[in-house]
Amino acid sequence: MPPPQPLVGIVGKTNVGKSTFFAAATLIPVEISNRPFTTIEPNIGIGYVRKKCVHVELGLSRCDPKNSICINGWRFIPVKLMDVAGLIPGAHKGRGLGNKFMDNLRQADVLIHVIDVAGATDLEGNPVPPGTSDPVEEVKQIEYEVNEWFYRIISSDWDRFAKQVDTSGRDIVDALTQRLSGLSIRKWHVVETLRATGLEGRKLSTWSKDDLRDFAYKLREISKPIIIAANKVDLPQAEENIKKLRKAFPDKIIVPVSAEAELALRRAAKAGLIEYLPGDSDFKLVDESKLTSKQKKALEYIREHVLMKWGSTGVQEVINKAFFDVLNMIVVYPVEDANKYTDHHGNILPDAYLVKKGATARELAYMVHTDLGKSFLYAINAKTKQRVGEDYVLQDNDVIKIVAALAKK
Ligand SMILES: Nc1nc2c(ncn2[C@@H]2O[C@H](COP(=O)(O)OP(=O)(O)OP(=O)(O)O)[C@@H](O)[C@H]2O)c(=O)[nH]1
Ligand SMILES: [Mg+2]
Repeated sequence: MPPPQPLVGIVGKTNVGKSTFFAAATLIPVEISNRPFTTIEPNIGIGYVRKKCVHVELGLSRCDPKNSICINGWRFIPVKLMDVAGLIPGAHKGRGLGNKFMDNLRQADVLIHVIDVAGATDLEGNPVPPGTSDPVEEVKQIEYEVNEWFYRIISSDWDRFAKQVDTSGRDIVDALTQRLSGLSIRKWHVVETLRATGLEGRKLSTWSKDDLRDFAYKLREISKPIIIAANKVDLPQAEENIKKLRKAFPDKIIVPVSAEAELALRRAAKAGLIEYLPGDSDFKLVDESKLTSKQKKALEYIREHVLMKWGSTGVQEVINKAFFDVLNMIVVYPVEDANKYTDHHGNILPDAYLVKKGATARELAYMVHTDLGKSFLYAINAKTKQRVGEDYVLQDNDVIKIVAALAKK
């Protein structure tokens, strides 16, 4: 049984390019238009992280990917993306579409916050001349709305819950973890949040409203970290604003993005007009005679104003950074034959798994199959052919054979 695919939530102000980003990353056609609140129902699809495939490092000429894709030595590992309706300031008080629709993102592991870095839409999502709107304000306002979404969920029926935990003498961490499991909250999220807010050891019924708010905001930050996709860098006004943003938020990860450029390139590649892989810093024309002069001009514009200027369209970089930098994940390849790097059908390096840095061989076994985890004996590091124990901490690009007492069904 494959591990559950991590979920990335795409959030932001309305009319900034969330659906364009989603369409570019998944190639699923969704409604895109230059007006607020185009998206109402969430869109769900598969995007990919991109990583050099380990078959290249191992000197193999190919691999036979099953749970992922390998193109030109690049492994593309699937992740789930969800695009939801847009927020506006005051959403937590019900303005616009409110923030209840954010509940669709309860299971998200990480959030991509798409902003209009060209300043071409006001805080309500109405088109304005580029350079007019302030993206620093947008980042603050929307993050506040996302935090208030968490606060609303956590504070609902709080007093009764707090009293009940305090009188029953239940463990506070366990009680909070269980209560918040619907938000995909794990025990370590709660432990870290209590520590960071100084609320450790305090009886829940002594928490003030401000304490509860601090807890909710910190928990959001720890359990659903945000990476910023600074969109519309194809517009000249973006450059100044990127500098301004980086100065205002030195600790945030801010990636320059042109979702529209990525969408155009992915569609052109799909139509066979160009050679281009998501994340590439350039593309190649396949057959110039097939392009209309309008298409050629658009592609030239993208090359000059996006790829050459920013290094890539940024869409792939945002997804990669979300997993590798924000969530600190690595890639490992479980195999059944440690010499040939194959599964029992002879497929070479069929699966690539995204796992948290620090995960052990035993945890990988559980991800592959519960039975393998339960009856784990030892593992073999296929690169070194060495035996490792259950506590072996997996390294990036490890190829691992798991040996268990019970043969996998
Ligand atoms: N210049 C430029 N425009 C873009 C870019 N990405 C999206 N847009 C435009 O921004 C407008 C809004 O795009 P959507 O993807 O519908 O935005 P959204 O955030 O999903 O909007 P709602 O669903 O209404 O909240 C459209 O006119 C897009 O063509 C980009 O990278 N550059
Ligand atoms: Mg949309």
